[in-house]
Amino acid sequence: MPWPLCSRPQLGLCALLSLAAAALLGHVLLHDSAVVPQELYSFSRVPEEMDQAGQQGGGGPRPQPSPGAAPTQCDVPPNSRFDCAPDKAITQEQCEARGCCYAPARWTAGGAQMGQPWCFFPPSYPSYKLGNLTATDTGYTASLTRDTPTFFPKDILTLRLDVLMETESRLHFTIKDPASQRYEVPWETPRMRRRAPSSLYSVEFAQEPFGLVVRRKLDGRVLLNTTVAPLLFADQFLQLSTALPSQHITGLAEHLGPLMLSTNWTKITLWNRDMAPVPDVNLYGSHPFYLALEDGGLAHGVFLLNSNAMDVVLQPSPALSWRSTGGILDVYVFLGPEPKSVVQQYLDVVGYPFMPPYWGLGFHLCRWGYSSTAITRQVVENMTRAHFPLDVQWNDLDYMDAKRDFTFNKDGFGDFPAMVQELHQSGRRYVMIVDPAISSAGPPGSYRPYDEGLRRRVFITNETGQPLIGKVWPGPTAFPDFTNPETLDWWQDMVAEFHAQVPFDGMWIDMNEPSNFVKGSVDGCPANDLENPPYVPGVAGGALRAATICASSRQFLSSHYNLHNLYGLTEAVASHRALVKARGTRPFVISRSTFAGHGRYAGHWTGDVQSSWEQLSSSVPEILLFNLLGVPLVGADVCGFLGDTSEELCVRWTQLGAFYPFMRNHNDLHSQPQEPYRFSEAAQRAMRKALGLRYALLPHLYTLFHAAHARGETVARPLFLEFPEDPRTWTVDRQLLWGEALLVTPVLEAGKVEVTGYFPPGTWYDLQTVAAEAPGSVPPPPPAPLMSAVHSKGQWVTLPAPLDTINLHLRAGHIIPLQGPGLSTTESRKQPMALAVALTGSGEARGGLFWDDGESLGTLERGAYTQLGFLARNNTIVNELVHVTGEGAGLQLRKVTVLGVATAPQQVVSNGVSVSNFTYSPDSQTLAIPVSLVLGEQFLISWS
Ligand code: MIG
Repeated sequence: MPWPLCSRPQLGLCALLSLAAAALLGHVLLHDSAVVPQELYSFSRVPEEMDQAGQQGGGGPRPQPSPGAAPTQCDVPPNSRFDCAPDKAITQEQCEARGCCYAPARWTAGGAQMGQPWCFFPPSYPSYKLGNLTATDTGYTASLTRDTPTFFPKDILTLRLDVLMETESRLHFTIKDPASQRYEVPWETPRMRRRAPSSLYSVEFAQEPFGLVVRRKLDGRVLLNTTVAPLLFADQFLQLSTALPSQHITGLAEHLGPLMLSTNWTKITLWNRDMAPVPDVNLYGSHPFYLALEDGGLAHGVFLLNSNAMDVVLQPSPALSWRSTGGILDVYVFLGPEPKSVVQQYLDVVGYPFMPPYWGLGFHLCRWGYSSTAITRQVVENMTRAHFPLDVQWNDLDYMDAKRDFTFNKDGFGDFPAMVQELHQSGRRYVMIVDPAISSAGPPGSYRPYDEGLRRRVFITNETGQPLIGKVWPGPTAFPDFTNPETLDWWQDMVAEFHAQVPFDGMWIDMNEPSNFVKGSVDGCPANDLENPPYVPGVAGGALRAATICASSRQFLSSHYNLHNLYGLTEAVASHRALVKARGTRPFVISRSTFAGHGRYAGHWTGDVQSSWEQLSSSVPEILLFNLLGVPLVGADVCGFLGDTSEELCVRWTQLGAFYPFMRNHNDLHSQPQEPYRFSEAAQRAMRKALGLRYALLPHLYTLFHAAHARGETVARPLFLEFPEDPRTWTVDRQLLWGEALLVTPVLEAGKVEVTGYFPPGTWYDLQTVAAEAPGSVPPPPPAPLMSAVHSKGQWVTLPAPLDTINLHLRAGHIIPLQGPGLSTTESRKQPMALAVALTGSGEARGGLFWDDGESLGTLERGAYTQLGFLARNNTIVNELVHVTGEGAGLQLRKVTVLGVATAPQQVVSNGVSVSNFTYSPDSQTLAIPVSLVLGEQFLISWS
């Protein structure tokens, strides 16, 4: 790479970055320090039977054709062929000149062309040879050498392999150039002192051609086998292929489509791009991580820590190929063995999610086109009048002066600061949009962010060393380089100065792919290898510069070519840090562009979705996917962004949105208004009910976020994470769980008043009525009959779902806290609590609550929180005081609803005092107990 920063002589720069961004970009990894000096790994060649592409497994060097001669071993089954012409379409002659096999695909009976490559590698295609394999304190090291160059320019003929056995469940290996420092994702990598012995996996090596095999010890299953295709490692083309042990693959965001990827020749392109979501294109974010579900319900995961433009190809054998345009091969394998552990192990590497402020979980309202403070105030007023909760009011570009960051226009927004203060006085918060691009148009002295930015040299530069100028909303703009520590400080200053005028509470960072209205720059891009690499992944627009800045532009750490996919993440890091400084409380950042590890700093919304039923349903897998990737604070624009919504769509979207971890109704400039109060009384009632459910469940949602933050769990989760041994759950992506216990079954189609959902084995209690009757509920809940519980053997169940209903079920064995809703979390947090207790057949259930002041930094570290457990068995319910301090100590408990009480109790006792006014319904087997207790003081409730 032309600008390999962070090379040895420049280590100081890297050190500087890690200092400036201390604990922001840095990742400290924990690992087992207890080491058993036991040889658990075998050196061996890959046995023949594992060799899926039909190579002769063992054996020493064998004759290899020199490129130019047509190979002889071309009898490879179509589904096992690996593309020898990924870069362009070539003729038979050109293919054979590469030393590859040529076989045009046949057409199927249906007239479709099969997806296999026409030009493919023969098993004998020259690859690397493993040498000098040496055991080290942390694993193994070896050299990889190739005699014959490939068809890509600048092959690196000698490589170094490092295999690190990092933990019992994590294997890490890198392949890089020992002779020169190539670009690497600027993260602190774990410093391993000793090899961690593993009972979960073993590693084997194939010598020639080189391959690495990871085997699960438990069942001997091969999880990774890179012998299936040659390793390619040229300056701008790196390819690593592996056989997959299963067809059930998820991950590899960001893309639109089902949760489980098809292995039928699917190509996923990772190159962050401003693009209204459609299937089969690169979208706003890049997460080169997949999770594979294996027969029997075990799982493993693989993460390629590489930020270059790449394609990931899935083929039916099944196999997967990573094709990156730069950097190094830096691969983590997570052994699970359960899918939940895979997610946790991935998050051990990329970071656990940040703890959002409590208000961030409330309802957010936005649109492009609230053109003044008067209009914005009116919207808030209308929400209050119509009794809709609203925690956070937002503004889009409208507030800005000439669409420039850190300004506000004095016409419509002259009293902007006063508006934000009023919101605060009413217990609400305020968030506005901030775009990364900085207007460069005005004369010096006219716009401080640009003047200061120039002076402090914070902008990405072009080949002449001048700031690269593109075009975004304000017109000509420069792009801050958030890999430069100086930029972090400048951004912090700009944020702080603006915050001193307008006391906003969070930042909405848009356009940070980064998006550019001209290709590359106003002057185009130079002609060089970075702009026109020998392999261009399947990017929309056909060139790296499409809708963004020139790949060869220069950033502090390296070229934009290397850093592009990190732009949104680095801006999120900068904004997170700036908010901590400016506000001194928990930051709230929602970003459009993301990269692996994003959830540690910010949340995400899914961009410019259409107001359509298709996009309503595809939001479910997207939300689930981002939760698996450690970005739990995620949601799609409720009611849809582009185009006009309809009343029915908006009602259904509000119901589903009530179960997005991040819930915001947002609308395009040109669309019909879609605030909740715009619709008929019936529609409003339905929306109010959905919002009421969300607010009642916020203590539970917050508790789930704490588990995500503290332990790397997911908030919204796919059914397979809880029921991996039930393969019927694997493809379910039209329902979602909150945590382990709450199953949400939304209506995702027009004109439906029924919905069919999958219910894993067990009892699932209808929770709508229980939640709607949480104490202090505003407005009073409509009387709704309790539906009977679903007793499932693991089956699809059709449920009534009239327009005012989203089906919500609580899994037997779980207890969740509820709180009387309010019109904001400021209000709801003062309401008394209730418990919903869902008993198993044997009468047991458990649950918990995490609570703190909802916005201070470091409450965990300081111990300023309350954590409680709840336990039901033998007709009694008790709480467990794990930690009781701060606001949680005084929480009132007013009601306990026990589901699944088979026989009518004669007597109910709360802390020794008889409760006379309990009610019992034999039909629904529900026992409702009014109590007057303090959650944070020991209690015991029993019935007999
Ligand atoms: O080019 O700020 O995805 O939410 O309303 C469009 C205007 C720019 C795109 C965002 C959208 C936002 C819009 N922005």
